[in-house]
Amino acid sequence: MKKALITGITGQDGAYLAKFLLEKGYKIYGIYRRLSTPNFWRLQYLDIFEKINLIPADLIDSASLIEAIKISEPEEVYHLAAQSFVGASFEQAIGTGEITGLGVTRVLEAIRQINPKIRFYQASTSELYGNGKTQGSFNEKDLFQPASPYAAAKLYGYWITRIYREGYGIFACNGILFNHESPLRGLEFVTRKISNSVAKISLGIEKELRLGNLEAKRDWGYAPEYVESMWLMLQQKEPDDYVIATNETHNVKEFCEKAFNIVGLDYKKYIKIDKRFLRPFDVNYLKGDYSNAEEKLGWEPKTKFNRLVEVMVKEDLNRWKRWQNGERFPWDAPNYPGESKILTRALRV
Ligand code: NAP
Ligand code: G4F
Repeated sequence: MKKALITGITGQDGAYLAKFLLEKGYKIYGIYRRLSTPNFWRLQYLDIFEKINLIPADLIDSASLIEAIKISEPEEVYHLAAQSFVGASFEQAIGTGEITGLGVTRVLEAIRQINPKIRFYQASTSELYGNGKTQGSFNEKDLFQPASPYAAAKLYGYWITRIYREGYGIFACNGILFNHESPLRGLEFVTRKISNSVAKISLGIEKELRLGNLEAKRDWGYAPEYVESMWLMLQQKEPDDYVIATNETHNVKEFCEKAFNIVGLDYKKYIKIDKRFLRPFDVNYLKGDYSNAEEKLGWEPKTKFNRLVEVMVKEDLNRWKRWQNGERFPWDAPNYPGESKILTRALRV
C-alpha cells in the first residue's frame, strides 16, 4: 500500500486530495496544528476523518516536520499547508514569509535528510504572475511578477523546489494552480463569501454583501478536479512544473451577478463596496493556459464557471436551510470525534 503525507490536510485542497488518494488505495497521513478550536470539519464533511492518520506538526517547527516524515515513511509528500490568504499577507507579511516561504524549505530539508527518494509536490500559484498581462493566458514560461507578500513567499517556495530538484535530484514538482473553489472553500475567499452570503440573503438571514474590488478577473476552477493533477504530476517519469487552470476568466462582478441570479435576485441591490476589502496592491487579471498539462498529464478541467457558481450557491443554500430547521454543522459543534488515529508522541513511543 502506497503512503502519502499531506501538509494542510485540514484545508480545502488537503481534504479533497486525501479523499482522492484514499480512493486510489493510499494510506494517508496528514499533519495538523493545535488550534484552540479543532478544525476537522472538512474531513468530517467528506466522511474521511476516521480513515486518515493525523500527526501534530507545524511549518514553523522543523523538528515536528522531521518527525512527521519519520513516522509516516511516505513515498509522496503533498505540501499544501500555507498562510494562503492574499489579503492577510499584507497584514502579516513576516509570518507569511516564515510559513508560506520558509516552510517549503523545512519540508524539503526533512525529505533530503531522511529519504531523498520521496516525491514532493509544491502548491505553487497563479499569484506568481502578478499583473504581467491584461489579456491572453499565462503558461509555464511566463515571467513571475509577484504583487503581494503571499506571492513573494510563494515565489521563494517555487524556486527552492526547483533548487532541491536540480541540486539534490529530488523528484519535486510545482503545480502552478489557478484559483480553484468549492463548497469547502474558506469563507474569507471571495467566491465562498459570495455564495454563502447569497444563500443567507435569499433566506432572509442577512441583508447585504460587502466586497472590495469587483473588477478583478480570475480563472476559477473546481477544487476536486484540481487535486487529481497534483497526483498525476508525481506519477510521471520526470519531475516538472505545470499550469493547472480552465483558460477562462471572469470578474468578481460576474460571479456576483450569476450567484444572485440563481436565487432570483438582482446583485446590484445587495452589494456594498467596503474599503476594508481593498488590497494595497491587487492582481487584476489571471487566465491560465493548461495545454502543457493536458498534453503531458492528460488532465483537463470539466467544471467551468457557470456550473461552479451553481454548485457553490446550491450547497450553501442547502446548508442554511438545514440550519434554519435546527440542524447544526460540524463547525458549530467542533470536537475530536471517535475512532480517529491521532499519532501523538505518547502513542508513538
Ligand atoms: P487553505 O484551505 O487555506 O488550507 C491551508 C492549510 O494550511 C490548512 O490546513 C492550514 O491549517 C494549514 N496551515 C496553515 N499554516 C500552517 C502552519 N503554520 N503549520 C501547519 N499547517 C498550516 O488553502 P487551500 O485553498 O486548500 O490551498 C492549498 C495550498 O494551495 C496552499 O498552499 C495555497 O497557498 C495553494 N494554492 C491555493 C489555490 C486555491 O485557489 N485554492 C491556488 C493556488 C495555490 P489550519 O486548518 O490549522 O488553518
Ligand atoms: O478570493 P480571493 O481572496 O483569492 P486570491 O487573492 O485570488 O487568492 C486565491 O487564489 C490564489 C491563486 O491565484 C491562491 F494562490 C491563493 O492562496 C488564494 O487561494 O480574491 C480574489 C479577488 C481579488 O482580486 C480580491 O481583491 O477578489 C477580490 N475581492 C473583491 N472583494 C475580494 C473581495 N476578495 C476577498 N477575499 N474578499 C472580498 O471581499
